[in-house]
Amino acid sequence: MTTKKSAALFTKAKRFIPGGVNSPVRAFKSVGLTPRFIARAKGAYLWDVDGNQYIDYVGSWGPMIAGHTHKEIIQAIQDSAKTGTSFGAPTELEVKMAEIICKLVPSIEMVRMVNSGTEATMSAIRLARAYTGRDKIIKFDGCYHGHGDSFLIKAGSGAETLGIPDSPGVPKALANETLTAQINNLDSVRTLVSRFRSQVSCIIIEPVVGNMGCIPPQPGFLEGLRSICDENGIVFIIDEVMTGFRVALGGAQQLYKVKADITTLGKIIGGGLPVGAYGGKKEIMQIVAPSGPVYQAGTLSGNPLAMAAGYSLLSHLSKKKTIYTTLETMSRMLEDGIRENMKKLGLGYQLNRVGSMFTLFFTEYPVRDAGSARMSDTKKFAAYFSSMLEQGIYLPPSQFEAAFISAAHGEKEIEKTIKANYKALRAKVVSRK
Ligand code: HOZ
Repeated sequence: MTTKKSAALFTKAKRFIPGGVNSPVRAFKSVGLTPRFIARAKGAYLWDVDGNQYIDYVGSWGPMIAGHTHKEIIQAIQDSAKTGTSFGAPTELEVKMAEIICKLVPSIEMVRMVNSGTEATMSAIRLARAYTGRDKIIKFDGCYHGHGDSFLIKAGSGAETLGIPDSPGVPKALANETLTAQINNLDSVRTLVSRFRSQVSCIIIEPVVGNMGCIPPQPGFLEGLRSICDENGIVFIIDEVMTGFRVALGGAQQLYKVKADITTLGKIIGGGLPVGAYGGKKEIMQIVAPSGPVYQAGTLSGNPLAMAAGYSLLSHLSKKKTIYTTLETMSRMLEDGIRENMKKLGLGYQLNRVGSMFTLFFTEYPVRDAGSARMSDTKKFAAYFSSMLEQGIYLPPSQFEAAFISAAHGEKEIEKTIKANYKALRAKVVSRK
């Protein structure tokens, strides 16, 4: 596989862009390789600038649930572009978008569109702080909620990949307002809540962690958080930037039968265009400006192109509900194949999966929280990643990111991936105990 053009572009990119990329994990730093510069995509496939073809398991980190360059979505974007790309004024599409989100996620009674998941989570905690009159927030070790100052503490994802526990530049005073609990450990939350009684405004969580690799919630954990919030007047924020419309049409809240006070959304609701949203109980959302005093604004919020793409994708998902059973069938086939490979090779690595999100962790111990995820052998992961890439399988370039399957992945793609997985796992460096 030649990668000359990608390598040349990376060298040039590093002159003008910090680290040569616009988002750290893309740099392939933790896997010690040169990132592939992508030229185009279709369905389950990506092609790089050197003409190499890959089966894509990144899917733009989630939004490509229907596959790349989906006909209906592209048409919606093209039609919308002809009528104008930004007005800085309200449009009918924003109303339709808000309506469909409220319909599909019942805990959302009102919603505000923003431009990214980071904006959504930053706005959501400001709102929770204003609503409760309290300053502290509780997040979980390994959960990533975008790069807002309050969240860059034990933040998983890129920070974990690069081994940066907390980012410089976050004011100490603000960092002190962020308390960190352990995922799947209600006692760690109770301890913080009782210690900082009446100071905690919200608990924010990725209901299925995607940014530490895929870590599902243990039975009763999300329900337990809901009860702690109810008992202590704490706002429960469920960050569904990755899980929303992904693990079920109604997101993780539908799958685990739990309701948020505020939900944050991103990625998928833009159908591949930059977007985010936060929404929840009317009583809380009504204090957002201009109906209330909590300020938050944006010229490109509710951008017509992003609304057109997102509305088209959400309509497609709600019309074609079988998409989730197809995703489950394909994801299970992949899971079974990888487990079978590990059995044949006598390997006991951990495969975590929730619907079409999954991670193969290079550790023999169950991965239930950030601590156990960190037990993974990242060198083995890097060797595995490299072998898969060479065989045309494009996985997230980090042990601490979830992989995604799209509705465009069929038996042919899954079978090829299982074969490549066997070859990669059999390689000396990956299989060595
Ligand atoms: N860490 C981000 C997803 N969890 C990566 C985003 C990107 O590089 O595009």
